[in-house]
Amino acid sequence: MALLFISKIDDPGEWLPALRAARPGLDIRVWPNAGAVEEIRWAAAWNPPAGVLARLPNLEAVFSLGAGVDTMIADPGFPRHVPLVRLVDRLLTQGMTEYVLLQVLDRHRDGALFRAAQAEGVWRKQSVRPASSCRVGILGLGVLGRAAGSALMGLGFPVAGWSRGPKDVPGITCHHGPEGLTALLSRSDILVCLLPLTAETRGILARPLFDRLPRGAFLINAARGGHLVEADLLAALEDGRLAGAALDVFPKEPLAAGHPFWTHPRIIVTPHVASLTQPASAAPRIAEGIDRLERGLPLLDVVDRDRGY
Ligand code: NDP
Ligand code: OXD
Repeated sequence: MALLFISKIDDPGEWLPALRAARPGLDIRVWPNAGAVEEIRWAAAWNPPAGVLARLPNLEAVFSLGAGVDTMIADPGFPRHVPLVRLVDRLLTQGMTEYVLLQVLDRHRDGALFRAAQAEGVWRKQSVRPASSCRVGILGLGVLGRAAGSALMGLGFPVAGWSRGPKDVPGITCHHGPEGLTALLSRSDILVCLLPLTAETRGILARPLFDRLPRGAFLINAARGGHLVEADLLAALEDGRLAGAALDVFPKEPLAAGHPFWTHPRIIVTPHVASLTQPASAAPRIAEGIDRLERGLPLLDVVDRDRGY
């Protein structure tokens, strides 16, 4: 009975001690050194190469090392009968809340303007608007969207959110479904994307959506690069429909050298660091999942493969 750790970017040197602390005695193998594959019962994985999971005949569950599972969903070789558990973790949620607050506050408090003034050595004093004048819209009212929205609301920003099904989140105006999107967009001075990447949401951040925002709105995409149509963003920035954007995720990562986003004066680029999984905090969630399987209890946070998240 062993766990296979599969990731090209996560450090087993950090993860293995964290997993062993959370479940002492756990037999952990690190891909590609799986040993006897029939002994692997669980996998802890981030973007495993296509087909790797299909070669594990006794796999009982796959635990994602991150919240987004779009790559694993897209693997046609992912064994359909094996549950995929996404990561829901306190520190991952807190990290995303920090990132969203950082970008919303930077936009609201004119960070770019003051940095430019400093670069010119100019004392550019100007009035400060209250948070209540800056309406934030959040696409995705899941674990991350709700937490970020509640924190913004606590600072006095009027927050609305959009989800697939109806929601009731205290203090947040909730919209849902295709018919609820226009209402959300029309009142969003800052739009934050925290949607999973699915067939329905791919390419959603595009001209038809930008056209429904107030002129001069600001976009924050911390979800997936596949949500954004890059050419439409550049065009919307060019003609002033959007004032700026903060982007943490890109269709191709790392963002290619020479990509126009790197040097665009109104785009903030961060290298997919909005929230990073902390092994010490996340490993106990995986150990808890294994424990539930061992005790015959239902797994929590299982991905609905048909829905795509
Ligand atoms: P959840 O699954 O908890 O929430 C997803 C939300 O999106 C839900 O509210 C869901 O609606 C809504 N949604 C899904 N499809 C649609 C649709 N077609 N129309 C309207 N709403 C829709 O996800 P998390 O909050 O945990 O994570 C969101 C994403 O953030 C991840 O998938 C990942 O891609 C990204 N992420 C990025 C990180 C980074 O560092 N940049 C770090 C971590 C995550 P409903 O509630 O009705 O189901
Ligand atoms: C995640 C991510 O989905 O880091 O957890 O992008």
